[in-house]
Amino acid sequence: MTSKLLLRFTSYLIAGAVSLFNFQASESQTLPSLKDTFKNNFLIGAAINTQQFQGKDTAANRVIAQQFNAVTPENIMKAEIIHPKWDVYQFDLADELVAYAKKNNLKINAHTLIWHSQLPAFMQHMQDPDSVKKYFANHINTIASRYDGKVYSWDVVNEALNEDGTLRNTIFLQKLGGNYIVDAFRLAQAAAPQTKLYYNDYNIEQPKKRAGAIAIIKSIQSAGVRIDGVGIQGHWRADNVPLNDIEESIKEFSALGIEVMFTELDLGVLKNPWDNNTADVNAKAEANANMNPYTAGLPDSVQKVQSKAYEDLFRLFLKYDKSVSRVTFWGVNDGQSWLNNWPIRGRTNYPLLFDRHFQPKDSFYRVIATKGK
Ligand code: 9MR
Repeated sequence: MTSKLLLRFTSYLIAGAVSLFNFQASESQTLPSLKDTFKNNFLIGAAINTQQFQGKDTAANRVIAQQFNAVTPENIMKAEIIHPKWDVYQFDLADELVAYAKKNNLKINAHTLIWHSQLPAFMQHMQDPDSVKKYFANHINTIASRYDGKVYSWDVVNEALNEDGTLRNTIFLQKLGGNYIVDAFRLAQAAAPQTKLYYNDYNIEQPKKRAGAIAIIKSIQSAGVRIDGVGIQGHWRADNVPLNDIEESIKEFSALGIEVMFTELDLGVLKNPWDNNTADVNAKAEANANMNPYTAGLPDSVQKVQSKAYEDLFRLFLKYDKSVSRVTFWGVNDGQSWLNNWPIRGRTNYPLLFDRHFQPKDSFYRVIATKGK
């Protein structure tokens, strides 16, 4: 090849690369954003992980800045991480989260003060009720006061209910008695007067569990203690979203004079082991392959089911946008979702609006389009 030809070939390559870059840049500029699309309706959030708020996941960071105006820390404000020993608190990560949110104009929903899961080892088997009481008060006072004015809201109590609407038998119920939820809100109200206070749980759109949540909210209100909202988590299956129960719940919860939020939304597309109950051990191998059928990609037919489910949900959220104040997805993209590892480890699930390469899925466009209809 002569040097002239080589030069021409090289400039060809450079021009190609530049136009590819421009194409990608203009594509991302024209991509609509969830936060702007719904700015007059509700906040749009995502659960984020440490890599993300440390700015180390550049693709995710671009999507977060472009699409969301609220974040929830997926794990780092849970008790076992932020309060690992009786008198040891680790605030570094939460402080980094606060700085990241400030820089990117994101409201933080802090998650979570009182939860039976992911408790620090030192208190999991605490026998003495007085010690549990002290732990409980110290934990809420210390953390809620430190972040008052820095986070927008707290999930004060998380997942305190059984499916039948009775109180879950946690260490808090056992050692502190049934009034512990009211006490948690009372302590949080004193420690964090500028922070909104929420009760958060899954399946509380279901009638029995919903009745339990309503009883909790009323008991807080009738004690004269502040509760600002309720979070319906929203871990549903794409082919089985309980729209009627969700609509009823929005009506009943908002009638209590509090905000309603969808706080951990994802619509998984994989079956769960309990869907096909079989006691036949020989069915196991086959069942395992059946349980993870989309490793090579999501078939169009399944994508369509999910797009429709997301569209129906957002239409409902818009219908009640006076009552619904935030919709948060539990993760930024499909690859980072907890549903790839639960209830079976190592599966390939597709529950969110962005795919593994951070590209918007059909579900994303269908959600955006609900505003036009
Ligand atoms: O997504 C979280 C996952 O990374 C953790 O391993 C798990 C531990 O319990 O918690 C997940 O988040 C949960 C949230 O804190 C509360 N509601 C259910 C969420 C999914 O399990």
